[in-house]
Amino acid sequence: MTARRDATILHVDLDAFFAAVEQLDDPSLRGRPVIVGGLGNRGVVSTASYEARDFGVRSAMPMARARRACPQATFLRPRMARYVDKSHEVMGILASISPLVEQLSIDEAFVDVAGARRMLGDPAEIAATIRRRVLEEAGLCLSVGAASTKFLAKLASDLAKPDGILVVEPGTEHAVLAPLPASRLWGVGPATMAKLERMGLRTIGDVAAIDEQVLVGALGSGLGRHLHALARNDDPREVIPERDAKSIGAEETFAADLHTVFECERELVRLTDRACARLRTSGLTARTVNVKIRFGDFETRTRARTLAGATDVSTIVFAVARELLAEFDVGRGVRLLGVALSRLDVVAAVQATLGLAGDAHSERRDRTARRAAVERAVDEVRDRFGSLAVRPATLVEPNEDRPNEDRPNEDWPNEDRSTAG
Ligand code: TTP
Ligand code: MG
Repeated sequence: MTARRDATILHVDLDAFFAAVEQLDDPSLRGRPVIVGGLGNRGVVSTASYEARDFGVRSAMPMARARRACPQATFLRPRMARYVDKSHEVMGILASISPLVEQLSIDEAFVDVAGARRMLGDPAEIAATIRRRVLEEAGLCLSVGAASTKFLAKLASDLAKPDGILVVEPGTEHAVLAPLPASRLWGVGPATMAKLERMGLRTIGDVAAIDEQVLVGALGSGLGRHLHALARNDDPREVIPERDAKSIGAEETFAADLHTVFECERELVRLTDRACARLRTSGLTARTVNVKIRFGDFETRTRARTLAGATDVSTIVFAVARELLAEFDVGRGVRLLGVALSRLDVVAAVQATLGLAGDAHSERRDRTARRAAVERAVDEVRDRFGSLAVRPATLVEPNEDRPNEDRPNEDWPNEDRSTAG
């Protein structure tokens, strides 16, 4: 069923991350409710310490409601630069445990420890080592899930929270999964959950036990097969560190499906910006732009186009991504969008920086180089203040470096770099 038997995929997630950093830096806040987020009238909670969660305060809750629920808390604005520093510190510790670390967000990562066992012990021992070292060296608590698949490892770290370890031993996967509500399956939102309930399917065990064809009949082949596989812990995704990636990208699953071109393009700007920022941080350029779309019924399609020359400029990538998006009927409802950059090249990155790339007209090249310089400056600010701080106000439409080659339906370059969970 699954590629590996042992619980050698670890999912590591810091506990109440922003609030924990605030408690670390100000000992008078330890053991007390701390709420971090936007403090204005329309602010929302980024996160709350577990002491504040006892009062029902949660991420994404309006701050006004959090103030009513827990008036005695200390309310703080996020200090992104500090959190980014602490995140790097923790990721550095993980990298010293195993070379196979795939960071998912500012405070979570997958770590493949299959190769570290000889040196460091079984997955439970390695998980304990990670927790001890992160506490001693970075002063932060985290939870670890260990399992044979990414899906189950992530679920396990959630079940272990806060300040815990859950190792799903080989052979016990089904016993752990079966009693959990089907809504824990990645891809099940309220609408799908309602459909499952109408079929009498409440738990993951129910979904695993039903005939796949029945699920496909009710939910469509994409979603039906996907959920049936996950419910049986069939998730072949491997842990892929960024440096080995054949592509760099960003994708997002939306809480509610998008239906208009305008909404999709707005998200596409953000995703393009994120993907290009990663590209530039890695010192790379790309030649191929890939757009991935997953519709409400879970059908997933991709389109790719290759540029005349390599680039790391968001505006150029966005122009192409937008044309690729236009080839889809977004009116069907869009569950997920992704932008990925492939055909990566280090040498081209150096040439682009020096203004040597391609044989483009020199004035045009200057404009491109200037824009690249601006975007690099934005990256620096983003590094210091975190990704929430800088958003491009607009992305001007470029009229250079048009694509010269159409490569429809190329495989998505790196299926593994997906939003798990
Ligand atoms: P999470 O890992 O989801 O939450 P957490 O670390 O605060 O708490 P725990 O993992 O113990 O449940 O997110 C990591 C950080 O990302 C979080 O500290 C603040 C930020 N964040 C937001 O800014 N807005 C959000 O809606 C969420 C969920 C997180
Ligand atoms: Mg966390």
